[in-house]
Amino acid sequence: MSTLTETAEKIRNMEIRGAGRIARAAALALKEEASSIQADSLEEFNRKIHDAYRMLYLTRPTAVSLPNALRIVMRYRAESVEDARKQIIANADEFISGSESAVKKIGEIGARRIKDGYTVMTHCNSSAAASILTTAFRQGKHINVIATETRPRMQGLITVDIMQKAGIPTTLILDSAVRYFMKKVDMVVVGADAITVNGNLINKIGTSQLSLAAHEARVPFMVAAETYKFSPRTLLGELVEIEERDPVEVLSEEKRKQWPSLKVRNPAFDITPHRYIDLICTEAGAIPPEMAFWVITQKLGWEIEEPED
Ligand code: RI2
Repeated sequence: MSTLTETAEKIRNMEIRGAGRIARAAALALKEEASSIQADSLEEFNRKIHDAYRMLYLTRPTAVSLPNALRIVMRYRAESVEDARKQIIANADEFISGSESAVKKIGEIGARRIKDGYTVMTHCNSSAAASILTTAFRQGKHINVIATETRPRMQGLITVDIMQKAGIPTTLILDSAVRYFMKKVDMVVVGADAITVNGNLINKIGTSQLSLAAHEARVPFMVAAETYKFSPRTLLGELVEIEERDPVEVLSEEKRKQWPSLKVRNPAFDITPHRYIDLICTEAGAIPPEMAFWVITQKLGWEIEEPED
């Protein structure tokens, strides 16, 4: 299996997961593909690299970091195959290192909002959110983290592992226990798979429930998101597609055979309205959700035209 098909498969089956990691892995796969493509003409090269782009693009539909990363890497104007190769490799390297430093920068910016003694609730596993928590802790703030399990794939355990390795006091709770514990929480911090032009957040299923509970309890709700998590296509009026994964993640085949008419639904993400979000920490600064339009047009440099798939 080539690195390209292997990466595409790993993104599809979530061996590679987390919106930022998916984006970096896809950029790397495109770079490796560009380095190894055999082509007699620029046209042939363009066709082959576009096929690779399509394969990666179609792996998972929701996290906008994936198409954003791919389009950034594909921004080349070349006169020859070698020139095209070089530009794609440079674009991918720049994206990957920019993405890594963005996660670090978000950690520094977000940590300023975390006070000594805070209890912070988080959901699923987000590198950007984890960066805020570990940075605050390294600064000497005595924080406690409450991590949700995040059914069905239990990514909360990845968060628990990161927190425990960092030495941060951590409590694991059921997803359904969010409201029960919210009164002990000082801030909620979550990651993002996509942010729409009107500032709504698309993140792991259950995030919107957290936001409701936080809103009711007057607990600030902060999102950690690199600027490439903002969705340019929403500027064109499109909605973000919510991935619905295999029901087997929720209930085993065996159990489902017992109740043949039972319907099992497994949406992987939900939408948190912007009015429940206090702040979005990006590498370009901590902004209100209402500034999503600025990020898309100014920071991502997106022009209002139909981007090609
Ligand atoms: P970072 C994940 O999706 C979670 O929803 C998480 O909040 C988001 O990506 C962002 O993660 P999934 O790939 O980029 O587990 O901050 O479905 O790591």
